[in-house]
Amino acid sequence: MHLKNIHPTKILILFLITLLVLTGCTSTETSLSEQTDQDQVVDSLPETASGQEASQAADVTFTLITTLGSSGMAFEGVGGVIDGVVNPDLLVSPGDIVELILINGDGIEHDVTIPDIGVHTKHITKKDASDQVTFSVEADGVYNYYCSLPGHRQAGMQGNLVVGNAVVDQKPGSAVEPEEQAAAAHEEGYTSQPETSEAETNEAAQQSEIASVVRDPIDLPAPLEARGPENIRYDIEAVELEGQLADGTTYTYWTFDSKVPGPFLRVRAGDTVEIHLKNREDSTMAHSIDLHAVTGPGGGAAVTQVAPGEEKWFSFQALNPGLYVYHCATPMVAHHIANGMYGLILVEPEEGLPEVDREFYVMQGELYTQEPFGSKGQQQFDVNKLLAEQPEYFLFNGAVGALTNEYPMHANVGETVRIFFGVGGPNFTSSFHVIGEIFDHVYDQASITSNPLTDVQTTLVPAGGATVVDFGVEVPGRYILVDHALSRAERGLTGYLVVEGDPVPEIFFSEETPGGDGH
Ligand SMILES: [Cu+2]
Repeated sequence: MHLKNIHPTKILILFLITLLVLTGCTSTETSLSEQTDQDQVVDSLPETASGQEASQAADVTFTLITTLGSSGMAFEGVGGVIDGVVNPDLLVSPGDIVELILINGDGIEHDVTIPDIGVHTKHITKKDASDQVTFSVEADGVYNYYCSLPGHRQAGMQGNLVVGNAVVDQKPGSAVEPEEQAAAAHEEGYTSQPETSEAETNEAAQQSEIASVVRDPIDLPAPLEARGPENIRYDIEAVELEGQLADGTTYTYWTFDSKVPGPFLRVRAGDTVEIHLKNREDSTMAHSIDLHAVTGPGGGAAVTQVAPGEEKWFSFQALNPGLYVYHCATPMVAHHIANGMYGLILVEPEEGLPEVDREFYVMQGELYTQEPFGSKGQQQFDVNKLLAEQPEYFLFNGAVGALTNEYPMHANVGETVRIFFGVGGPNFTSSFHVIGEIFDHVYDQASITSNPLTDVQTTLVPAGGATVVDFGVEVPGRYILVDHALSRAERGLTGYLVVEGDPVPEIFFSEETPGGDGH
């Protein structure tokens, strides 16, 4: 700092601010004169109290408002020296009666907790709702405050309460080691849901039909007619719902339009596409949409962070033909994707794609649950496994058995088949393969303006990427869709393409009856 350029009164102000900080008097409602009698007040009040009476006697009041932006979630200071500061350090003196007010600024459920000193507000769920706690701390130290809702701390909602002369040696945003952060998240949120015994769950499952979130792979629009550019509007709803993950196993999915993957969007290069994202009233989280087909901020996510019960929209011109992934991009993004918030948008070139007899829509994703693969009952999300990239489930179209029991794909001998295949992820690249078939054409990385590769056995599809494969089915039988990292087939990742017709012995002949799933 070049002090010689600063006017003397500024130096005086700086000195006073420094003095305020050193004495821990950083509140919005505290003056130096109030500080002088704080010691008498402290002893006469319980160490932790809450409510109105205590607030009248507070030495220091901090107000934090919750915020949500494209870069994450945060607490923002309101008033005083913390005004406008993101995740501000809250500086107090030992023994100060501290009043902490939390205001909900984004309509998403939050709280603030300082577990080291047993301080927590209620969960506040509605926009403009607030809660407050009053407490005091005797010992110098740095105490982390954060939102205990799953994923919110990792999304950025944390800072420090600094008591006395303790030193914050890291920025609040990085004050916690990743393992510690994950462990804390595990303790604080994800295990807090009431444990349900297997017997109870089975009973409940029998009583009510559990919804299927599986998207039928034939649920996609037909190829577009030859036409010029148009304006297309899509209305999409973010829905959180309990769905069947496997036989006897359920999970609370987050979805676009109640299915995994979300709706298949089909437009033509040059179209102007209006995306309206509504977040259903009963959602617990904000949601958004980032379409990889969009040229613009965040692929749309920067302007579609939508609180429960609200709707936002934007429009974009589809400039580049291709098959693109879209997904929710609300922090923690990987959590929203894992829970089911992904889909595909096809931007057809002007001349369309070569005609085929059948088109299918398949997406791969992972799910991270506390209980191991195959456990029965309602499963809980596990943030530690997500951060460690150790999924319990690998899924086509959202559930175990989606494309084997629920919606196996069908074709007839002599037909041509196209699979629009994408990976929602969030983390794993797919070695996409159909056992017993060879892809005649692969639009590598879903580049449909490049000439396709021909005669491909297995094709790589990255997380957040897609491919288009075409092939003729010449021989009847059951063909199996897999990721050829085949351990994943043991965790749910298989699908059937059943081809019917008369045997074609000149292409395939055996005296055995086909059986088993092998190569
Ligand atoms: Cu979301």
